[in-house]
Amino acid sequence: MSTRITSVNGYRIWDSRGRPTLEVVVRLQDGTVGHGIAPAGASRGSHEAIELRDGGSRFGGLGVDQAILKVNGPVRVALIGMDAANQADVDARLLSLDASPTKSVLGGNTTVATSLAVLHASAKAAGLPLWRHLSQGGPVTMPLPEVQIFGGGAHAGRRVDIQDFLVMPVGAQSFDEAMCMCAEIYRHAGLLMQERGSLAGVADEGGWWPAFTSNEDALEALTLAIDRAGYGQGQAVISLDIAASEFGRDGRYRLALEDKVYDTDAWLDVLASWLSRYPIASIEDPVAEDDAAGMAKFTQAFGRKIQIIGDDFLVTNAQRVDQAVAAGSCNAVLVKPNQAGTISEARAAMQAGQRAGWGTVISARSGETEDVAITHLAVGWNAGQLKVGSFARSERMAKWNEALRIERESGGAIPFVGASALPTHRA
Ligand code: 2PG
Ligand code: MG
Repeated sequence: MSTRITSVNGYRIWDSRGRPTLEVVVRLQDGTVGHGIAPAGASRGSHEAIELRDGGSRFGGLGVDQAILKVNGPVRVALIGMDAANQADVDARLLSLDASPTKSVLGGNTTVATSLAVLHASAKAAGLPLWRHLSQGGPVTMPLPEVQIFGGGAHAGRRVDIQDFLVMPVGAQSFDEAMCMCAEIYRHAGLLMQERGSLAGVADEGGWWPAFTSNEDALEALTLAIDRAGYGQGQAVISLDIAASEFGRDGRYRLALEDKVYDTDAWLDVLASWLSRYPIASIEDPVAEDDAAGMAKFTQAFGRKIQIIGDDFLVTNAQRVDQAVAAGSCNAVLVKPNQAGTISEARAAMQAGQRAGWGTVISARSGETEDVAITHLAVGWNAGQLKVGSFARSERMAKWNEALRIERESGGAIPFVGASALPTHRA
């Protein structure tokens, strides 16, 4: 068997925030080598797979020596001799080493980097681009991108409370055109900040630094940037990642920038007023991860009008997605492979969303690298949507550019999904 795994090694490399992260290198019998890298979040759901970090003072406690020991120890022993072409078996073997709900034995960084390395190796051994290896001949589309224009929350020193102010170029006819539209909006937003005398670099994911007097001020600026770019007639719409777990707890939502505290109902009224005044088509984590009632209430009120995405709320967990479908708590799922811990579990969470007719958004983390696997997941799994941060910094641009390459090399055979990726555009 040429795809038999013959070696597994862990190494320390560095992510886009200059922090250590884990790279796993898997070698196969036929000499093929696959690399997998763990990304890292900053605003994390409390139920997602944990990262195994060294603690102590070195690298702020974020060293990955312990994770490397796991890779070079139990993981290596368990995986050598397995068939890399059988991802489900490999991931099940990883799970058998760590049955804890949050991968607290091996660490989600250990399992996701290993799972990705095996995936890359098996695609390479098959001589296929990763997206094609994943699609197995099934239908594929170029995803609708969500591009961050202003960063905020935990990605920008909490300068504003809302985390991501993004745009979705729903009027584009191709992924290429979608990128052109986002480039113009990003450029106009930068010019606008310059005009206001508040241009001060970029946040963690490349979005402009959020120098605003209120959270709503950022929404105004984004709407104006879309207008100035010439897409104000609905060709480009706004998507927000509220990441409300970062400022909401026990039914209390505190906007530090405005020094205001809301209960869940009052907070939902704030969101409703934004929906009535700005071209918002999608909201992620509108309420805190423990506020299931708030989530269901918001979805009941607005789920037919906008996409409502669960991120911290669902943590890329198929069971949680099934529960949320039953409870009507949102209508879309964010899929981050490292929240789940393995590629197979991430896919199961996405498929749970697809079965329900939900929107499915493959997402990067705020700490990223040059790895472009998630672009291939979005195309190959026919997810419909892709969120990788802003339109700056190479760990982001590498992923957008990879999508452009996939579209170009398909010679027009992979259609751009456009607005139909949104659950609100389904029958
Ligand atoms: C999110 C992500 C990406 P983080 O909340 O959706 O924006 O952030 O990786 O920090 O969790
Ligand atoms: Mg989020």
